[in-house]
Amino acid sequence: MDIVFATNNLHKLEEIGALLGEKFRLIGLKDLNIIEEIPEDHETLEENASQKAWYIYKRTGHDCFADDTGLEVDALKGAPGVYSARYSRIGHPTFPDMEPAEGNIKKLLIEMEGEKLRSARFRTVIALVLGGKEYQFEGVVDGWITESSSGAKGFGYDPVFRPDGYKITFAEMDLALKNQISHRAQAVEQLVQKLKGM
Ligand code: ITT
Repeated sequence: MDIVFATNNLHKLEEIGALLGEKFRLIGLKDLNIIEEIPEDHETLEENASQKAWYIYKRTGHDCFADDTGLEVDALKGAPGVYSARYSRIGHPTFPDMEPAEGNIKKLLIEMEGEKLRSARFRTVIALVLGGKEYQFEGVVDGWITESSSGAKGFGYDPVFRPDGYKITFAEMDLALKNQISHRAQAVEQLVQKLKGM
């Protein structure tokens, strides 16, 4: 079965490609010659995931899904949350010369300086548009914001997120291990069940 993944993020494409297995052929936006940024301008992960999936469905007519993910930090009252991608670009301090992920991590570590309560979670919402109907799936992984970056694998906030039950960050894990436990893997498992049932 062919399914389109409405994302501009190649790391997500790799993670979900590894999770879906051989029954599904994952089609990326590049394969469809879609190069523009997909709009995501709402205030919840649910609305953004939905907006991205419908945008590509209407643009291409293909069944498709989208993933919106946020890092929710308790000491920051749930921030950066839905604003995770552009965290270092809102308010102060900002780091215009850095790669977005590097700037985001730097800002997070500054905001968390001296903070003892470092609990956080990654939350992924996947919106699937199938035959003109929408379905949503959620995955959550609880963890801890480390005091400094470690690891070079993964992407985004992975170097500063240590999932509960592990002594290493997501960025120190092989993709196979991250994919056993991650927020995204949990949401994808439900997506696969839905697609298999069709
Ligand atoms: P698309 O919207 O095109 O899918 P994006 O990178 O904009 O790609 P999100 O809005 O969902 O995706 O990402 C929110 C932020 O969270 C962004 O900075 C990501 O790098 C980060 N992020 C998402 N999933 C992550 C993961 O599994 N590990 C670490 N950081 C992640």
